[in-house]
Amino acid sequence: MPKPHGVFWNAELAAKWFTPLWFVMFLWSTSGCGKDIYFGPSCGGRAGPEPVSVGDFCIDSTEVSRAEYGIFLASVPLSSAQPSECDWNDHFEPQEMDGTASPPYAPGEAGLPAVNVDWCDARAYCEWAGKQLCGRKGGGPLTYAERADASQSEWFAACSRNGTRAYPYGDTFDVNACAVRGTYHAVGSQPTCTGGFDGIFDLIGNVWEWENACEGDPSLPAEMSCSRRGGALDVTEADWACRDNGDGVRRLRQADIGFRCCSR
Ligand SMILES: [Ca+2]
Repeated sequence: MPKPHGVFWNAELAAKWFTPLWFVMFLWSTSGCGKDIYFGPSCGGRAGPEPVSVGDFCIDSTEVSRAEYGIFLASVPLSSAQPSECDWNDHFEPQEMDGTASPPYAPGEAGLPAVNVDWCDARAYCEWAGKQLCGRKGGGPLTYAERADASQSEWFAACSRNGTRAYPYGDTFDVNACAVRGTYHAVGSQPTCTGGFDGIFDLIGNVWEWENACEGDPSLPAEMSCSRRGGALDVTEADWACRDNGDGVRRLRQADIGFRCCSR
């Protein structure tokens, strides 16, 4: 049976996601356990990873985890509340591109980054959390040309410590610092992958992160190209740096693309 337009989930599906496991993981994710984070005193937002103040804005300390995304899904968000560029997005459920629904994550995976979410899913999560998908300083979208400009891009400013570092952790590439090879890890769990400011994890590696910067034909918003930052486990570049970027169509869902949010 097709899903009713405007309401992406029914109570049965919501109940599937809002399990005691999600609740426990939500408490864990908001407790700071296992993390060494210095929280900004004035960051906005009401859910998701705890933000870090980096001067004139705040950025989530980690990628959004599967547990955190599950709390969003359990709130039964309405797809009808999206802006026009996301009119085509009729649900927020993580899915493979063939439409296969991702099953509820296994208990051991709740701390891993949320993936198989498209750009509009990420945007909607950040809005629900009282934040914004990272984009232009002061709010709104970036142009592609501004993505490596620390005076414009929130994500790049955070990663490069306001343009003063090539990598979050310094100027010399270290293949072992961040998860750019091997396997995905729980968000915020790799202490060597911090920076450009204290308490921010995995801006390089683990999973790609959607950014509020899209270009293309506005009459085909689902097919517009949108920015993703930071690389993942399968980047081929030997020295993936903060200035580098990738892209994908707005409707793209991949197992190596997640996101984090910014706030003020
Ligand atoms: Ca990342």
